[in-house]
Amino acid sequence: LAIETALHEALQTGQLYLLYQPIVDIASGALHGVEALIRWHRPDGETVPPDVFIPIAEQSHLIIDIGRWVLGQALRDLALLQRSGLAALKIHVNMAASEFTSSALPQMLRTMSAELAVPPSQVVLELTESMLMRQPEQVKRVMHQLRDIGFEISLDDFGMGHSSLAMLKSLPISSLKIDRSFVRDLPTGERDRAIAQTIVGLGQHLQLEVIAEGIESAEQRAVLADCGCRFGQGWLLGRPLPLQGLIAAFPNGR
Ligand code: G
Ligand code: G
Ligand code: MN
Ligand code: NA
Repeated sequence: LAIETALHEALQTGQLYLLYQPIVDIASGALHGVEALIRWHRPDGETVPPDVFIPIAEQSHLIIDIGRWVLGQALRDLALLQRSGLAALKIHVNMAASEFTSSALPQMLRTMSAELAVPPSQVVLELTESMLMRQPEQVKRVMHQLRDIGFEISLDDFGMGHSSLAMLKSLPISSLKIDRSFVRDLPTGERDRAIAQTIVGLGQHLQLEVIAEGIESAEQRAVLADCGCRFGQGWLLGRPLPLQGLIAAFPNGR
């Protein structure tokens, strides 16, 4: 409970902030988008990682407030990026299950994007397969509403869940993120290469963008390029950066 109180205060007093990790075209290195990653820097100097505080927030209403703050900040930053020569950039935002089952989400996002004059098509909501399991009908309804407005949806950590293929069949998804566990053992992991290649093929056939996560070496990047994987993300291609650092690192998107 102590951490919950501290987290509530963190939200009120501006201890939370977003970093942006580049998502690039693997072949050319051009910036395609960014993934917003939340950070918590406590006044005592300690940083608390999101895999610690997001699950705690998810056990209370706090996740709704945090999620709304993340979306608002990400969309304000997208508006700023558009004025900094990065007009076509997509911004990916990680969603928690309880945010996504809220029937208020589509309308809230519609209002936010209209007020900030950012096109919904540049806002990509990341979900994991496990989030789709809990209330599948409700999640599906929310997804369709979001897609009807023009927001995009990306399946995060693809390959780690339970019924990936059934989901691809019926859900309005526009991209897949190859989980970094399949990237880690490249280039030597023959099975990993086969899996990466298969996901890329699936993406091509279903007209989904494919983004490989966790690219740390030039060799991994080369194998993924060989597999026809168009987009990538990882330490090699770019660390998570504050907004101004991102703008400085990619003047005009290169
Ligand atoms: O950035 P890092 O690798 O520490 O992220 C750890 C986990 O926290 C990842 O699973 C990531 O998806 C999640 N995460 C990062 N930022 C957010 C956010 O803004 N909202 C939610 N719900 N999860 C986030
Ligand atoms: O669960 P999700 O895919 O949203 O997690 C994203 C997290 O992955 C980011 O918070 C970031 O800290 C982490 N990450 C990004 N690139 C790399 C990488 O190249 N290697 C590793 N190990 N982690 C990464
Ligand atoms: Mn993610
Ligand atoms: Na992921």
